Parts: sequence; C-alpha cells; structure tokens
Amino acid sequence: MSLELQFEETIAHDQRLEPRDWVPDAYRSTMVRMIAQHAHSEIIGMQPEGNWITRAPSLRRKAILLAKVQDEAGHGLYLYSAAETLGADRAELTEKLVTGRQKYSSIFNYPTLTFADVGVIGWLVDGAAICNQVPLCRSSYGPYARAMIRICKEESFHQRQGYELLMTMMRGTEQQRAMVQESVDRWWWPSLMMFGPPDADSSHTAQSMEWKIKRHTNDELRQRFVDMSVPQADALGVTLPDPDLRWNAEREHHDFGEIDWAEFKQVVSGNGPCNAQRVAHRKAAHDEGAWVREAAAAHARKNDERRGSAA
Ligand code: FAQ
Repeated sequence: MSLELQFEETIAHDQRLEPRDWVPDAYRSTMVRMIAQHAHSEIIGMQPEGNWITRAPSLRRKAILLAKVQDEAGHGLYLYSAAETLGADRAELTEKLVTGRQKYSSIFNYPTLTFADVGVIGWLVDGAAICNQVPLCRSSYGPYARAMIRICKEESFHQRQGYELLMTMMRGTEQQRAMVQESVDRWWWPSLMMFGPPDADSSHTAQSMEWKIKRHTNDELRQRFVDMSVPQADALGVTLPDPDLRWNAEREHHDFGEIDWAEFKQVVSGNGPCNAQRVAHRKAAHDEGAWVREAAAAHARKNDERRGSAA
C-alpha cells in the first residue's frame, strides 16, 4: 500500500496517526500550527491570572490560583512535546511567538481588572476551552489527542474552581455581586471569540474536519458553549450581556447576538488591549531564563561525557 493510502486508511478507520507514520506535509504543518498556538496560549494564559497571585484575598484562594497557573505551565509543556514529535523545534516555536509570527488565543489579550476575573476566567474561559478541547481527545494525531485527555481533566477542575469562587462572591455583599456582573459583562463576548471565526470565514476548518483533526466546526462548538452557559448563568444569578439571547424552540438552541468580528480581527492581529504587554513579558521571561537552559545543557553534556568515559 502506498504511504498516502495508508494515511487515508488510518483516518477513515478512526485510528491514530503516530510520530513514525508518514503524513502529508500539509497535515504536519497544520498540526504544528495548531499545537504550537495551543501551547503558546497556555503559557501566555498564565499571565492574566498570575497578575492576582500576590493579591489573592486568602491563603486558600492563593493556593488554588497557584496550582491552576502551574497546571497551565504543565499543559504548555505537554503540548510543546507533542509538537516536537512532528519535528518542530521548541526554541524555534518560542522565537516565532515572541516575534509575532505565531498566534496564541485572542482571549489572553484582555486585562484582569478585579479578583472576580479569576472566577470568570475559570467559569467562562476554561469552560470554552473544555468545550473546544473535549472533542480534540479524539483528534487523529495520537500525541495531541492523548495530551488533551489529561489537559481536559485538569481544565474541568479549573472550571469548577472558577464557578465555586463566583458562587461564593454571589452569596457575599452587594458590592461583590456587582463585581461578578461587571466581570461577566467584560468576558462574555471575548469568550465566544475563542472558538475562532465564523465557519464561513474559517480557512482551516474544512480540511481539518476531513483529516479528523477537528471534530466540530467553530460555530457548532460556540453554540454548544452558549447553550451550556445560559443555565449556569441563571444558577449563579448573573445576566449574560446580550439582549438578543433567547431560547429558540424550533432550533432547540439559544439564539444570540452578533459577535464584534472587527474587534476579534484587531486582537488577533496584535492590537488588542494587552498584546504588546503579554509578548514583552514572555520575551523578558525567556531571556532571563537563558542561563537555566545553558546550565541544563552543560549538565547534560557532562553526564554524556561521564557515561562515555565510564564505557
Ligand atoms: N485567537 O481557520 P480557523 C486555553 C486563527 S487554551 C487567535 O478557524 P483553526 C486554556 C487561526 O489560528 C486556548 N487566533 O483556524 C487556558 C487561524 O490563523 P492562521 C487555545 C485565532 O485552527 C484557560 C485563523 O484565525 N485553545 O484557553 C483564534 O481551524 C485559562 C483562521 O481560523 C486552542 O488552541 C483565536 N481565538 O481553528 C489557559 C485549542 N481563532 O494560523 C489559561 C486548539 C482562530 O491561519 C487560562 N485549537 N484563530 O494564521 C483549535 O481548536 C483551533 O485552532 C481553533 C481555530 C478553534 C482555535
């Protein structure tokens, strides 16, 4: 069987492609693009919440937030490792991120202005991430699909901690309830943008669905997220900031208002409220960590030499 046929058969039979399997160049570059963008999102995504670690209101909240941000670093590591199995070089991916040649999720270019944002990020941003990522556990590329299983388990803890934090604030003072509502007002629409452009404008969806990398389109997942969030907002006692949001009995889904795609384009092209700050911070952290990478490489070299002379 030709290599190409083998590739197509693997996909047709819903089996996984593994690092040693032959894949077309376009499949490889799509996977590297998507995994790298996801890895960068996890690492840049540490910044908005990291902003609140030193100002968490209690030891318990601080411990939870520290653990969550640390998990995000872990997700970045699994994902960079998955990209390496496709032949990508991690240093090169980081270089592409800090020079603006590779994207990360639009959501992390918005500021975290109050502690309620920590709860809302858990509820809405991790909620949207789970909605998008659970189907990716069945993605056709084995190392990515397997990384996604563990990531989704951790994200589901993240989402619950956010919701529990918001529940606590909603049971608190009038001022705390107002903080939660104000935060929901800022994060709702950017969370819907996380799913990517509408299907009609999505350049990669059709091919990625054919290769079973993506299992649902951007609009399908966005709809699923809206339907999931409405009863959660009711239980919490907050209003989602969309006057057009209502149940459509015929479609058996919620209708919702028009997303501001001009804002999405601005944010994705580097002009969101925090893009410059996020990338500058990532670059500074990378530069300041150079000595650690050099030390680790020197240690590995010495170990190899020692093993060599012992042999
Ligand atoms: N932001 O043709 P499509 C997280 C780009 S992790 C920026 O629809 P595709 C965990 C897209 O790359 C969040 N760019 O593309 C966490 C493409 O650009 P290109 C990240 C976006 O790949 C929580 C162009 O637009 N999750 O949140 C965005 O088929 C809390 C055309 O788009 C993942 O990466 C966007 N929102 O579908 C961490 C999941 N949307 O390369 C910390 C894996 C689209 O042609 C705290 N990725 N673009 O120049 C995916 O599922 C897909 O890649 C999509 C985009 C759905 C994001």
